Amino acid sequence: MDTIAEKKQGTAEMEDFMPIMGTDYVEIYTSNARQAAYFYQSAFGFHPVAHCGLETGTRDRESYVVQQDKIRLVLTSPLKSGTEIGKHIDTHGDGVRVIALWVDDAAYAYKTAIDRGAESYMEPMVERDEHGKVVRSGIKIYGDTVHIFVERKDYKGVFLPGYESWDSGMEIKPIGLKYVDHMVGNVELGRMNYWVKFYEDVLGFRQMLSFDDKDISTKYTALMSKVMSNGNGRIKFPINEPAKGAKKSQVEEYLDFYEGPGVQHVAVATDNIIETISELQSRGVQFLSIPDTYYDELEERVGKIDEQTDTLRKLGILVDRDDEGYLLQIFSKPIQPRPTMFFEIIQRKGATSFGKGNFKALFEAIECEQELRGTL
Ligand code: TYF
Ligand code: FE
Repeated sequence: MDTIAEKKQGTAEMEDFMPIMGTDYVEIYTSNARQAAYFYQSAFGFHPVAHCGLETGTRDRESYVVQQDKIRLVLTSPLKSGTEIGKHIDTHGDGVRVIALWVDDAAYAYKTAIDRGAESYMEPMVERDEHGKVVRSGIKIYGDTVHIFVERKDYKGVFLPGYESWDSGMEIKPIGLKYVDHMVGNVELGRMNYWVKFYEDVLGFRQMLSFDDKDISTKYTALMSKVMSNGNGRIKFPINEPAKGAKKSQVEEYLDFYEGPGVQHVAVATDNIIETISELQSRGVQFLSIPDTYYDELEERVGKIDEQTDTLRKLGILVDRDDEGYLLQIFSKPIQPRPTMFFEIIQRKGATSFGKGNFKALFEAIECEQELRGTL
């Protein structure tokens, strides 16, 4: 263990032993991928891209791929009982199974990760069709979540071999979503540092930031969080663990309902959060509501910004400032029956942080929801 850590530190400044270009796709296991695909097209403005299922010769599952700029989601349902997908849905409800990482060499990424202590999910596998070749491999992370390494430099198809291009016939109105800014994992009490070390040792990530229960405890909730980032800085994975507050931490609520660790939120970036949120709200997507007093104190806290306070107040958008600039962010309510995964929409105007100045208002809004659910 020590030798791995030392070796890593000795070379960390010189080379990135695990170059990752970005997030390739996020796969959600859901009991009705057809209807989920409709939701992501109609409400979130994703374009239909590809499909696999009975019509394409896949007998055990159906998947729909939707995309908006760099964000690609895969929505997957089982076509029979007893599958790994069905078991995942039975245990966790709808949730993220795969965070796929785009690499140049999936066999190298796999071997490196395994040598450095990762547990295998999928040995390197070559898939081909008339559009070329894709290599994928995978490792396990927290809970039942996995990383799949995707090498697609020799591929020209729409998504992966086995998929056909798919046009739903819907008229899509995109809402300006650009890329995945960060994806947060909730892990059990006492396990945050284990996963921090895992991302350092196995994937060459580094810790950008850390929040403890003093930064982010309200009257009831407490949690700790460390933000991990990869070599090129494009991938950011905060890891949360619950801390003891007066009542049940939102992370504990997640762990109870998801029945284990998993992805808590996917933060997606936009260049115009006011337009994006106006559209999402008009399409019925629900966000946490923020008390009016937050906006009365806003300018005093963050200083001059380009947006009108009243517009932000009407939409419920939060603002925070750091040394480098400011950011605007907003959090959806859970997007499935269990109070587990949600989306964050974020616009960065220079800021590279995560909205620490909003934690209090945000967590009080979450507690309000927990109260309604009777889970506090
Ligand atoms: O990703 C973040 O750190 C922010 C804030 O349970 C946050 O979006 C942190 C923890 C949490 C919800 C949001
Ligand atoms: Fe976030």
